[in-house]
Amino acid sequence: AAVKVPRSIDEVDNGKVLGFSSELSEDHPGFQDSAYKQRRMHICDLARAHRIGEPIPRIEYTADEVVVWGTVLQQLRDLLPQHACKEFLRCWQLFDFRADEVPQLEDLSQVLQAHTGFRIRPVAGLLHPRDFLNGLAFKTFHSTQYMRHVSRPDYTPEPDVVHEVIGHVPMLADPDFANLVQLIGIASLGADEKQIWHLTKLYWYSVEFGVVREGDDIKAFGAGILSSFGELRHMAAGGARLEPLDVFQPQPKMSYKDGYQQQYAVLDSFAAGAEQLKAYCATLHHTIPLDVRIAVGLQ
Ligand code: H2B
Ligand code: FE
Repeated sequence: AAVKVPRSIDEVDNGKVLGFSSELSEDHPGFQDSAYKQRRMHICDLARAHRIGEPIPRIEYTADEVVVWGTVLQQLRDLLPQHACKEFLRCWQLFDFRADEVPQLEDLSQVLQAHTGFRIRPVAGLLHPRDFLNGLAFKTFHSTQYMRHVSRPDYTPEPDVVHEVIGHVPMLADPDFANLVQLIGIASLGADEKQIWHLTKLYWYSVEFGVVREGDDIKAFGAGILSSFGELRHMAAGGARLEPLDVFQPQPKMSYKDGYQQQYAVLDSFAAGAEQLKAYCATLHHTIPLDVRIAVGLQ
């Protein structure tokens, strides 16, 4: 069957959520906590009901949830100045995060729109890869809004609001990075299953676990590194192999659960990464309809 190419963000479905969302698996830290599951269900229902153009509902986070956020924020504050890339540190200042208040997606979305045109759309959990990637083409970042479980502030098996807000949001305020991310999204429009899988891995090895050269140093820009105390220390200690990112090559298998990453992809700059992605887009044989090309600003 022909792949449907969305013509605007309204045609990207935010409802196909994989795993977790309602039923947590046995090894999830919140598996035995029925109050936690109910809380998540409530926040997930809000995400499902959200419509493009409406403000994102504000969540009144509980005292436990605020403690989790504050704990992670305090821990990371000690490591980020030394190990995050300069773009992250510059954009971080736009947000003024406080340990006693979980940021609201609506406020973050406003800041992003002013700086790069990216917007946030709430989603109930791990979104289907095609829809997630298609959203990026329309400068839309699908973000979860629920909090990881209070028993494990340092760990989440899935995206949660801490990961999105610390790992992804500041980077999306940088124009070169935002452009790179949008290009991954554009490559996904009309892509076949094999290409979607390739792009999922490219996303993983850049947006989630990418590092960038700054002189003789290696700094983190991947959200999976920036939002994890353990992963940041792992990177700083040289715990993973560094391989230059080559978007044309098959990428290694992704590992989600077995500890820290064994490999990070290295970029020389976000602009250089974007050039590679443009070249990759040009090799894709699917055709993106003219009105969609115009809508996403593709020449
Ligand atoms: N969904 C959500 N909510 N957040 C993500 O970071 C995410 C996703 N990443 N769906 C996607 C899949 C990624 O793993 C690739 C593009 O499939
Ligand atoms: Fe992520």
